[in-house]
Amino acid sequence: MAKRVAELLVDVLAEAGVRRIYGVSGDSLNGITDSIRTRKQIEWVHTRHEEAAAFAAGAEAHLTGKLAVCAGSCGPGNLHLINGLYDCHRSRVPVLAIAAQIPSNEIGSGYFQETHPEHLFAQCSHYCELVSQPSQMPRVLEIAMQTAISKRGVAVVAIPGDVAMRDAVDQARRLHFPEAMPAVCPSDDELHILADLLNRSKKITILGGAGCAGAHHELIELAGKLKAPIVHAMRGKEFIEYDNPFDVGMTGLLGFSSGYHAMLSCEVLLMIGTDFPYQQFYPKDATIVQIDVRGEQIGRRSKVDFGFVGDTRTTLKALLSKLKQNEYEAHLKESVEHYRKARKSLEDLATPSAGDQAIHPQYVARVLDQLATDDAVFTCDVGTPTIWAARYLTMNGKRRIIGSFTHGSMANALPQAIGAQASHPGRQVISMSGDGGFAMLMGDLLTLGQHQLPVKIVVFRNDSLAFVELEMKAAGILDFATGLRNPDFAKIAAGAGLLGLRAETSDDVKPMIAQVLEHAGPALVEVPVSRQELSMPPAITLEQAKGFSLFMMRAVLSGRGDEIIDLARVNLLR
Ligand SMILES: Cc1cc2nc3c(=O)[nH]c(=O)nc-3n(C[C@H](O)[C@H](O)[C@H](O)COP(=O)(O)OP(=O)(O)OC[C@H]3O[C@@H](n4cnc5c(N)ncnc54)[C@H](O)[C@@H]3O)c2cc1C
Ligand SMILES: Cc1ncc(C[n+]2csc(CCOP(=O)(O)OP(=O)(O)O)c2C)c(N)n1
Ligand SMILES: [Mg+2]
Repeated sequence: MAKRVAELLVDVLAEAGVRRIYGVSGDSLNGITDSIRTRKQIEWVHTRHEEAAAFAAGAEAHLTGKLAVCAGSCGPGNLHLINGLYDCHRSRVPVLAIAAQIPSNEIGSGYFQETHPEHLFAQCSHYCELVSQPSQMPRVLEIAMQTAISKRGVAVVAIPGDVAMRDAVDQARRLHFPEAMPAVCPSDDELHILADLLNRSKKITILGGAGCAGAHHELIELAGKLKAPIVHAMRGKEFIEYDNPFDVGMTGLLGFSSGYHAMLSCEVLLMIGTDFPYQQFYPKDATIVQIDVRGEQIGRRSKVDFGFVGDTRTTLKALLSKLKQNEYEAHLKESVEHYRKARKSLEDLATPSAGDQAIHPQYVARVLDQLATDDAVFTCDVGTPTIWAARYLTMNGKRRIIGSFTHGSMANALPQAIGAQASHPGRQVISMSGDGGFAMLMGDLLTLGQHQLPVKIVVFRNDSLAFVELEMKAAGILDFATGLRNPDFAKIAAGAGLLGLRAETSDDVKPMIAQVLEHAGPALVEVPVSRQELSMPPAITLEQAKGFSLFMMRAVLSGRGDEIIDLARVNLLR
């Protein structure tokens, strides 16, 4: 008997190693979910919102580097995927979305639930095509998969429910090869130019990012030869920060003053595998060199004097033998010392509060860092949880951090934790959730019970959209539209079948986080934390405040305000 198109689709995915599909069912998807039902290799992970399904698939792809899949039914069903898919696409993780479509003979009639996925998903995918007849399968599916994998990002296959139910006509596969892993390297001439420049320079700073994954050894050797401090961009944290004597922290508004200064005080800035987006933080006078595997990334964020196309590991391996040992040590020493001080000052803020005073969120993050397992996966919501994750989580080469760092969408942490846990059942997965972000996709708390996913959730409850309040302050605007009247999250968690705890004082933080982490099933602890933890400079005058937002873009939130004052003097009183 001939296979149906839906069965062929599921078989091709299974053969390619796909083990689960995240989504919400619906009639146009029935052929596909029915085929999943009859096949053992692929699990249907039933989320409560398609956006959560897309975020979950993205987290799986981030952790495995392999294709992950989500699906939505026609019209509103797949429309709900969109924000999560934007996140996956912009984070360059390979995700295939199956967007079911209305009956093929109704397309163009304004039919019930009609949308045009080819248009809707165009901006958040490398490839988006409609399967309008069985003979297109499995070719369209295979092109979509290959595109998502090789271009790193999203591919969408839109398929009407009736086409999925028809007999497949061409069942031959095309992809009979393992994933291509090319070694991309600048030419010999280019390597000589680069080596020559570096050999002539004394004060070199490296800015590394996510593109340094898999090249830790080479990066450290490079920094040793160049005597260069290494600053990292947020997405590079998990790959760069650990076992790194050259580490001087992150730059950017949420970074460390040491990262900021190491970038501004160098003669040569060597950018490697990073797309750090904030132009204001790049040095104006230094010579800037950028290495990226994608040529189109070079020069996007700052003027670049030398651009090289290559993957980090191959390029550094080829470069290292051409480099002389830099004997100038002062730049590195000063930067590392600055980092030590900045680190110490941030550690001082991560302390328990006395009695029933508001709990510092830094302390919560610090305790979480101390108690989490060696190979924990952390997800952090956009908002202040991103700050606490950036500053207080210690990486070790095994731990991972996932956020919505490029797309910057709220409510990412819980659904990303779902994907991380579903794909890595043995690992501890911790969602650092904001109270705003958590409530936004709270329905997917139920997915933890439904699939018995033992995710641990820490809700940073500040009864506000605190990050936005911070932005308002920085812009000199009064807080408005940011207060949250919150429910008892611990009770909501308990109602959903989780262990639900609520800390009252700093004394509760450690034992409760420990209890949650040790609990066998899913668990949540809400911690009421102070609302405005990052103090602004106290001595800013009205006159100075006019330039405050401009200046803030150049400054680093040290957490105390003192660092900002220094920069404010420099920038505002000039
Ligand atoms: C609320 C909020 C605040 C934030 N504040 C900060 C902040 O203060 N500081 C900060 O750093 N970030 C911050 N971010 C994150 C920021 O928006 C960026 O996402 C992040 O800085 C980018 O990190 P990246 O350059 O490592 O990664 P990406 O943007 O992913 O760039 C990676 C680059 O590496 C290249 N690449 C990939 N693979 C390879 C390879 N094998 N070889 C060579 N090149 C390769 C890619 O082509 C790409 O150009 C914040 C995010 C949020 C949500
Ligand atoms: C979907 C979406 N809506 C709005 C925003 C703008 N925004 C950025 S951070 C933030 C506040 C997040 O609040 P919460 O989750 O409570 O974290 P907090 O900063 O309070 O710790 C908002 C509204 C966004 N990034 N994404
Ligand atoms: Mg909040």
